[in-house]
Formats: sequence, structure tokens, C-alpha cells
Amino acid sequence: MKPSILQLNPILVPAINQKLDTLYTMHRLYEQEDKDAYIREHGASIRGVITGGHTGISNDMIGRLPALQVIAVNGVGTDAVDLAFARSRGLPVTGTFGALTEDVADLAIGLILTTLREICPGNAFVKTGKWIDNPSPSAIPLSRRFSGKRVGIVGLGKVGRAIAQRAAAFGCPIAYTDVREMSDIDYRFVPDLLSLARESDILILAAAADKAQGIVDAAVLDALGKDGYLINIARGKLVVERDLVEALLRGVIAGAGLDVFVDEPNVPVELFGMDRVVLQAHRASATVESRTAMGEMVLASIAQALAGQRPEGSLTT
Ligand code: 8YV
Repeated sequence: MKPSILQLNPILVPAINQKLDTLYTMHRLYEQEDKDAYIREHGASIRGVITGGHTGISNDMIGRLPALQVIAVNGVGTDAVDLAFARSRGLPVTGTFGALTEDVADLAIGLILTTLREICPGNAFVKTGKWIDNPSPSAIPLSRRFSGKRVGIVGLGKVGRAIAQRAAAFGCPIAYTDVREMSDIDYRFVPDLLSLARESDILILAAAADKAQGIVDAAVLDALGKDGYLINIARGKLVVERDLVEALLRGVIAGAGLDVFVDEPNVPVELFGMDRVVLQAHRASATVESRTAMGEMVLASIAQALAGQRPEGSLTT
């Protein structure tokens, strides 16, 4: 009999789904009307869980899966899994570390360019026929340059470093904050976030959100200042979202490029009409390339765990 796997989020790569279906009996919880009843019926047979970084899994759900041998996160953020709890049960929790770095960094740069250069309103101006109606160059206000701006990165892990590399190619001086100074790179280390915000034109959030909730608040936004931009490709909960909306409404900062939010898919509606705010639906890793590589890592983690091996890159075992 094929082992049973519980999948909490869809995987958008057909080849990965085919492999999963060939190897396992797949229980796709997101397709079920009555999720609670479904777990009651199938929970005892489940040996592996596949979940998204943002979705994770609750301790209650883990408790309902007595035969569970692995939690494979199809992402790099493991903040929605209680790692200490999984560790206490000897359960490996794996992530797709390294598989999505380039695409997440690319989107960060994309958000910077679209926000500072106001590409979205420019696009709408042409596509809605407004340019023909108003061909004067003064019809659209001037935007802001990216090249050479002071970039501050919060979290210099794999993604933070890939963003730094790209921003450096735009001639930007790079500074960063993290729990400690990194000895292997020569970007400027700033120990506290408030100072980093004060010394940056563009503040980019690339940190894990396991412990760092609400670190970007009114004071940090105030320090970033009226010509400053916030970019978030990490987790919505790193930001006090109400403070960010207020700061944008009151011109405390100039704009924001956001891929992630506190309560996805709910996004504060005040942001919708703002030209200097660019929004994405949590899509930084949503390329065929990243999602294929991520899917392969998920497959490998499950195969290793079910074969009684410690999955490569397990965070808890
Ligand atoms: C994914 C993410 O969108 O890596 C993460 O932590 O949040 C994203 O890359 C998500 O995990 C896909 O399921």
C-alpha cells in the first residue's frame, strides 16, 4: 500500500503532482469541504504533511496525525510551524532552502523599480487611453531613481544576500541589520533597525519571522522618512500593518512594494488607490523554476523520512 500524505496547499507544477500521485496516496485537504471530518476519517493513516511556508501546521493538527513522520514545508519560512513542538516529538520539519532565492530577490528588485519609477500608474495611463487624451509630458508626475539609493536590508540570509548583490549592481551602497554581524561580507552592519531605517532610502525586509513580529512600526517608518520606501518580500507580520497604512496615508514615507501581508489574502483597502504602493499576492517564489525545484525538495524530504533517514536540511532532528 502506498503511504498516505496530507497536502495542505496546492502545488502548481503538474510534474510534481504526478510524482506525488505515483508514489503516494495523496490527501489534498484544501479540496475538502469538511476539513475536520476529513482529518477524523484519514488522520490516523497520514505519514507525511506538505504545507506552504505561510500556512504551516497547527500543533492541534499535528496531534491528530499519530503516524506522522515528516512535515515538508514547500517554502523557506517555517514561522507557521512550532519547531520546538515538532522537535519534542522527534518530527523532522524541512524547508526548500536555496530553491527560491533568485526569484525572491528578483521580485524585491522588481518591486523597487515598479514602486520608485511608478511603472504601474504609467502602464495604466497608456492602456486606458489617457495618454492620447492628455499627451502633455506634465500629465504624469516625475518618479524617483533607484540607482545609487541607500539600501538597508533587514535579514542577511540567502535572500537578503541575493538582494544585496543585485542592488550593488545598481550602484547602491548596502547596509544591513541582523542578529549578528557577518564576517564573510563587507556590507555595512547596523546593529539596530531604527538606525538602519534612518540611514536608508529603501528598507527591504528579508528576515525570518519566527521571532521578529511587528519590528517595523511607526517609529521605524518615521525614521525611514518622507523620501523612503519599504519593500517586503518576507512576511507581513514583520510589520505593524496599521502603522504602515497610516504612514503611507500621511506621507510619513514615500511608498511601499509589498508581496506579503498580515492576514492574507486580506489587504488593507486603503492601499489600493495609492500610486506609490505596488502590491503582489505573495508571489515572490511563484515561478515555474522555483516551484519545480521546491517540489523536488519536498519529494526528497518525504522519501528520506519515510525511508527512516534524517531528511536533508531538517530543522528539528
Ligand atoms: C511560498 C513562502 O509562497 O518560502 C516561503 O516561506 O512563503 C513562499 O515562498 C509558499 O511557501 C508556497 O507554498
